[in-house]
Amino acid sequence: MKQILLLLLFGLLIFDSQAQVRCEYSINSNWKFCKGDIDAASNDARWENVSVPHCWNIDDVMDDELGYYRDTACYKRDLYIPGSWRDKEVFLVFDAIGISASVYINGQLAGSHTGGYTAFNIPITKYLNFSDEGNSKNQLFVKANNSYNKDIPPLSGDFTFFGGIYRDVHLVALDKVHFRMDQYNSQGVFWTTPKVSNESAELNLKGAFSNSFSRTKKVVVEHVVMDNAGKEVLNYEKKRTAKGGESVSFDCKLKLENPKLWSPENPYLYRLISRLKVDGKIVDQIENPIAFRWFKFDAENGFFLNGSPYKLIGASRHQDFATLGNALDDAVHIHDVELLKEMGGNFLRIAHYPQDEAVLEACDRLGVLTSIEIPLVNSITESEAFFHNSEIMLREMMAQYYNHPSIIIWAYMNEIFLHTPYEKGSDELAHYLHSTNQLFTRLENIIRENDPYRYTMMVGHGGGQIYSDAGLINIPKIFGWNIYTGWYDGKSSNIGKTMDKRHDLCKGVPILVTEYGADVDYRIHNFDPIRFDKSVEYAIDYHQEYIKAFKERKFISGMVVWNLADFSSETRNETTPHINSKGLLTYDRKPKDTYRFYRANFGEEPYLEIGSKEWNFRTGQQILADNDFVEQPVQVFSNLKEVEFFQNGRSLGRKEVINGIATFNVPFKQGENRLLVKSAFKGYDVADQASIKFNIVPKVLDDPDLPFQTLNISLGDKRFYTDYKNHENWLPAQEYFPGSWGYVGGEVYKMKNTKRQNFGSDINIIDSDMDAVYATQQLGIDEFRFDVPDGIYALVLHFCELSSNVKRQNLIYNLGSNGDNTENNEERVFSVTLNNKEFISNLSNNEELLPEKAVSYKTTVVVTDGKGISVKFDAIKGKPILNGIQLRKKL
Ligand code: GCB
Ligand code: CA
Repeated sequence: MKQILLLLLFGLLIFDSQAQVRCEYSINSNWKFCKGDIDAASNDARWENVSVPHCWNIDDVMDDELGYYRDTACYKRDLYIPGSWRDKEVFLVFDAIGISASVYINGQLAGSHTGGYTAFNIPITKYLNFSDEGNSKNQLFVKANNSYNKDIPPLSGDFTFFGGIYRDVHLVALDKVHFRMDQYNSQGVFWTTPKVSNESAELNLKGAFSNSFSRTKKVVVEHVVMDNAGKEVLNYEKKRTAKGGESVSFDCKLKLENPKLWSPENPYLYRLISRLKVDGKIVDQIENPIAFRWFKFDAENGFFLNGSPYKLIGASRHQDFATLGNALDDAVHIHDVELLKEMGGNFLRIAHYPQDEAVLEACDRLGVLTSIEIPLVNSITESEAFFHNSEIMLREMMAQYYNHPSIIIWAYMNEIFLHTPYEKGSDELAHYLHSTNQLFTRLENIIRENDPYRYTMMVGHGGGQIYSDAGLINIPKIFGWNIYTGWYDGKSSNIGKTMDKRHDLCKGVPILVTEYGADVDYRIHNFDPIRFDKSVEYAIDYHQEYIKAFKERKFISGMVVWNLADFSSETRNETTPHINSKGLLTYDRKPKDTYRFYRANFGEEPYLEIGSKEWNFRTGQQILADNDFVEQPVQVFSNLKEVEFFQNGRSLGRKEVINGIATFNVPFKQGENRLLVKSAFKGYDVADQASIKFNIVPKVLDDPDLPFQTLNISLGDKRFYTDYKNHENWLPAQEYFPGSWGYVGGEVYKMKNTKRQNFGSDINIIDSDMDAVYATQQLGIDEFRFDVPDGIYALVLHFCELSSNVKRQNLIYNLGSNGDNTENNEERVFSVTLNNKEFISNLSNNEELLPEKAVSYKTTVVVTDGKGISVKFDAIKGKPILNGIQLRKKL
């Protein structure tokens, strides 16, 4: 009994000494929003009710018009301030606003901020009204602006510069003695662990507090470190005197014996509670995580964690999500880290800018090592204002994220020479290179001064020579390389050679692969994949090559996939316009096979999954007219030794899983195919299943055993395309042969001004989201035939004039293309006949066939006398075209 009482008492004491001290809460509700630069008082009817996180570019980045709103918009809200706060220091904390903001209280400018990815606070006490009874109403008005500014990074990038108050806003009321709030919105306490081993850990704490009374105050600074069970393991107390209006700094060195180490496998966190006491009363308190770990990068031997070699594997992440822009709730951020962890990732590159603190909290807690960077992307401006803003962003990032143990790398540059604004060999270029060197030396020094215990990193691209010429490679402690061998150029099987070259170039500087990836449009399949086809299959081959080369090379400390999830890049086109589709997950975080591949190779939990199982309705053509099946490969992803595959209850045999994959050739039957894969782990079954409806296209269209139903064909294409919205499969085109279907004459359309693209055009097709179908085309086609039996059919022809002189912005990532689409828009006129009858006359790219627009014609065809369907194209000017064709039996 006595023990229980003691325990209770002890519990109460602990509870009490850890109690809430600060008054802090979010003010995310009840905002009003209006686009434009308007007055707070204006009664503009356009003020709409919103809550934050809020993003104003959700729709306009996805539409067919180039560009999105990059200008000013306003937010306002009432603040109800209690009278008791008269004696407090009140702050507004904005976790981020894209891209710059001014904050007004009751009509007075209270503060402003530049930069879209870090937090800032604004002391507002002196602008507030207080009443003696109850709350007083105050007006908060925020002007935000996300327009281009040559002095604010990022200047450009393969991502969307969303506008809005897109992270939380907080109201904070502090005692007049509080941890410093005016150091780049840091917490006012910073910890470092200069030396950690299994036996002991040095822990240094420093920081500062402010006394905003006018009188001198005696203040006790106290730190308590607790283990994860809440047991105190270290404490420290010191008396300090602070004059009125003064800020006083403090630091101390502590030592912990037998620390429990933090690692991705065992992310053990300690808790640091820092307090200020005046007259025995706690007046301020903040909490921080602490972890003990040590790490090292070595140019020859890679990365080491807590003394052992450790291969970093993971992904980069952007902060946006389908239909939300960048206005995400914490839970969505956290779920991303969980998804990374689940696939076996132990590393997250937070790119290309600092992200929500929830991301870092999740990484600390789940055990994911991270690098974090400021958005110096593609190019710089040679101005002191640009340098200054870069420096402030760096200082803010470090101040705000300093106490997250998951961070091991501060980074500050990505591919800065992607867009050198001057000619090769020019004096201007030499000056520019020198300026970048100066800027980065300045930033590097700031990091080393403020945090000597973490690594610093810059990230280069291409062959890398220019980074070496500019003297950048020896500035940071490690160098990251974005490598796209087998994507933007070359063959993936040469990735090992590329890695060796970067290693040679960096002579003694440790390296990691900070980016690699291939676009995947999960709607596209190609069983004979080639570079840039965007197929699921190509990407799997690509990633396999990279992982193989990585495993063979000790000096590559880590591999970071670009990207964890698809993300918004407004200027991109191709099959997923406005989206960069290199994600392992879709924009709404559904797994692609590439994610499954990583999970199979690195995931810890027993794992087995049927690849592309979301492709649950498929089509394929018979090889032989009497086959009752169509064989297609199915990849099974697993980290188990071997798997057995069943189709409709029949075993197709067992296979060994090699590098996470076992491939089965499945003879798909007409109709439902129930797939089951099975394996065993420690005596229990691990299984997955999928149900796939298969529609066999007869080789000969009047096959009585397999009556013709429907065909959707993408001309100029070798890929399978699935339209999930309309529940339709599109097949690659084939040349006509008697009894069957196909095109007669013409050639596959190829873009003229590129070395890169193999699949039609890279334009954004207007008025359709079947860009893959419309962007490919048979040019100079004479005829399309279907040897179908007599009956009534629905026929649809799809056209898109791909040759366009509509001027487009030079696409940043359209490497290998000269960007301006100079294909001249020659006049094209042709007529289409249907079974020798007039169908579409004089179809002209000056009339209906407007460049870049999807145009289709649907009609009914009556087939008699065994004549089948013949669609003929007669050239009048230029060459006839056809992009897609669909036929469906009606009767
Ligand atoms: C890069 C960039 C990244 C792009 C990526 C791509 O090298 O660093 O921002 O999104 O390539 O997909 O092209
Ligand atoms: Ca096509």
